[in-house]
Amino acid sequence: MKRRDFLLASGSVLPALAITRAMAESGHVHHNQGEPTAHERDPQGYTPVHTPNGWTLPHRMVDGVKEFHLVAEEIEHEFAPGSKAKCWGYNGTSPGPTLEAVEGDKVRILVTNRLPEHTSIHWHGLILPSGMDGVSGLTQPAIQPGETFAYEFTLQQHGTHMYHPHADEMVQLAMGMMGMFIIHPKAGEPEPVDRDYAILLHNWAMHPGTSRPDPAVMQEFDLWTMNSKVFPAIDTLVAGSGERVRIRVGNLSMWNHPIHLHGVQFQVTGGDGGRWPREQWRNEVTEIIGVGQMRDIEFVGVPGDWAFHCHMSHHTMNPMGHDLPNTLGVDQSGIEDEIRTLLPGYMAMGEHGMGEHQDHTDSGHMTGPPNTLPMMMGKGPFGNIEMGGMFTVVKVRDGLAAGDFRDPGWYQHPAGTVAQRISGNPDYGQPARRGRLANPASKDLPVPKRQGHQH
Ligand SMILES: [Cu+2]
Repeated sequence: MKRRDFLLASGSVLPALAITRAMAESGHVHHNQGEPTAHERDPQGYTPVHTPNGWTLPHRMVDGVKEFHLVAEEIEHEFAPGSKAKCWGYNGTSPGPTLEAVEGDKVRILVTNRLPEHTSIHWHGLILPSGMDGVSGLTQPAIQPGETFAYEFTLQQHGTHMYHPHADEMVQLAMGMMGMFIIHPKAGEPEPVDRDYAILLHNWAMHPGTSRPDPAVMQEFDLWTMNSKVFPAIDTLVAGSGERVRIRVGNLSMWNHPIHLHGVQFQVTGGDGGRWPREQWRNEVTEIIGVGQMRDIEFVGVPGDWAFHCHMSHHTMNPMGHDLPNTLGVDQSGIEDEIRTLLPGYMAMGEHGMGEHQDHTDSGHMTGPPNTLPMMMGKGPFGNIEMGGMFTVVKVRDGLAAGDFRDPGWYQHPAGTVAQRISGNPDYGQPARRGRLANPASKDLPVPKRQGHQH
């Protein structure tokens, strides 16, 4: 007996019964022979969302109402090993836990305030009574420290949505208060997904040596995060070859983020207004997620390790000093000695680019102020990845079990499919070239290094 039939026969899971019946009535159940789809596998009638580095808030049923309980509170948050901060979040984490429900559900969301100041929660994108919209002062009194408020409404839509405070908003968002609110369509999905990921984009001003984000900063942030983590601490997104994958991305940062995925043309299948009709889907490789927006992208997994990142290059390389002087091409050997009389251990860098930063960090020469991350941290099978912010890897593998989200390790490339060195001579070949070389003498090139940093 298939699991779905068992659930139907036992009648023990009434919501599943209702949803499955709705699916049947709308003609979406067409896999009765053979393997059930992932969509049918789940007793709730949908593929649960997986929040990398995050979690989904359990609910309880109270008189037919799905009841969730969020607690706004100060938390200790780690962006990546080496950088911890006192942030504000929900139920112990930033982002807060993902809320997940089905179109048509009656929900009650209790919100307890354990912050040192008042708060409220706005249900971003939801259609609801004005008084449940969560704008303190406008639609409700603010929730004072120690108080618990109840929000209650019926979900009239489906799609990717968010929640965040609408009280002292600049401070409370800058401190990390936000979460995703995912509503699955009641009638199932014409093209169900096998894996469903949810990622919230954010930015933080963590000044070197400090332990709380600075809410006053408007543009010059130094931590760019997916689900409040920076690479390489962001979980990899795992999928099986041929599986249909959805990544839901929301943006509550202060910048727009052009989110780029390698290896496939994805389809943008939904936005602030839920899942779009099939005719509106479009193929892209980069999709701008505007501030306050949500976008769903979907693709079929192709084997490999594929970068998934914001395309604003500073947003992929974290604690950049944005006011650094440009030292490209500057011989700093003299000034290094002079500065060392004032700052022992100072190392001049940047003459040949910033890539050597990682080598200095690895060798222990460049330790930042306390509680700061090096600019670029990730290690790959071929060397430094030189990323450190809104960057992670989509790892697609053959033969992964459904629901297995464990990191499968680095991709084993089939023989002959990796770019390789064919010469070490800078004057190799006769490449077409226009214009004049600034530095034609190949002997002036820095000595190539393969692994680590030699002294
Ligand atoms: Cu960005």
